[in-house]
Amino acid sequence: MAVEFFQDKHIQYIKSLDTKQDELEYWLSEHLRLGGVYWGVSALYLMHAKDELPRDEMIKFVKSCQHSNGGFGPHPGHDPHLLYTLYAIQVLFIQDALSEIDKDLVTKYVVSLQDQETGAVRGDLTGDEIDTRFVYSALLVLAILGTLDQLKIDKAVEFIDRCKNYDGGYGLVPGAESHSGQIFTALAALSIAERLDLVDRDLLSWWLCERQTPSGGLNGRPEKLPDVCYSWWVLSSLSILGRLDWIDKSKLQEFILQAQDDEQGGIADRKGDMVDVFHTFFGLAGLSLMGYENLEPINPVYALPERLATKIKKCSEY
Ligand code: 3PZ
Ligand code: ZN
Repeated sequence: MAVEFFQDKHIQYIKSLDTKQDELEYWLSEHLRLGGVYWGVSALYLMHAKDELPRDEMIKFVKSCQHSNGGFGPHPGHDPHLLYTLYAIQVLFIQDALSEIDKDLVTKYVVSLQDQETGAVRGDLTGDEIDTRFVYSALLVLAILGTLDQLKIDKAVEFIDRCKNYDGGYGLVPGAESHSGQIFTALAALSIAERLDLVDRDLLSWWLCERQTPSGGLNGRPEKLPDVCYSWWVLSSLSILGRLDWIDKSKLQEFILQAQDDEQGGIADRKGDMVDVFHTFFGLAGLSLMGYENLEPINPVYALPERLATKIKKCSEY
């Protein structure tokens, strides 16, 4: 049974999140706000509707999240962190507004998070949380800013390679079990570093395509429930490996479409659950990777629209 795609409702849903600012149940708590802006504007971009959210206000908000050390927090007054710094840079890049910030200051902040010995990257200056996600975030921020040459890329690659498991996948840290989310960040990081030669392609592609469940949806690990956001973590990984055709696309499309809210718009983690902006974006991103209808193509490495991704300078071009 074919399910309809409610594009106009999704656009209205994302716009409605922005106008609820004065309401008590405001869509995302402050510690998620900058992430929400990135997921929201990216979702609109994929539907050719980026300008449905006010550009100037968005840029002003993003800039108000920046600290004097160059890092960004999720909301004014919250501590800076690498993940929010990535969201900020992605939003400013999407809005073609990177000239409004001091790129060298942001670069210095990101570079200061890398351990010179192990190549690992911390999430912030105060904690000692390290993982593959932060290596990807650091590489991506600097790739967008055009300052990749400031990072110890060989060391970062060494760290990612130490997170590789016997099943071909990658975990959060060396020795941790393979998980689709971490596999995506590891593969995307290796792709930015132009070191995909280190990947066990066949073994990993098998592990990834086995994430498809009888419902058509993809899960993050064996024995787990399928979830729309894994349409992104798993599909982008297969796409980076050139093996997108190893899964059943029409069944996955149906799984994502069934998770739509056909009244208020938006996409949930699975059919019947509450929608949110995170699953709306990753559902659309998955559909885009599969070439669904007239969505903007998305780049599997940068998680940005393909037409913007082509502007990013490659490692070998420095
Ligand atoms: C969700 N975060 O830690 S979170 C996130 N999850 O900030 C945002 N699939 O309770 C929204 N689960 C919804 N809007 C969920 C971002 C998580 C991922 C949770 C989730 C998604 C299943 C349980 C971690 C990139 C960035 C962050 C993550 C992953 C990838 C939550 C729980 C956690 C978080 C936020 C809300 C609703 C939205
Ligand atoms: Zn999810």
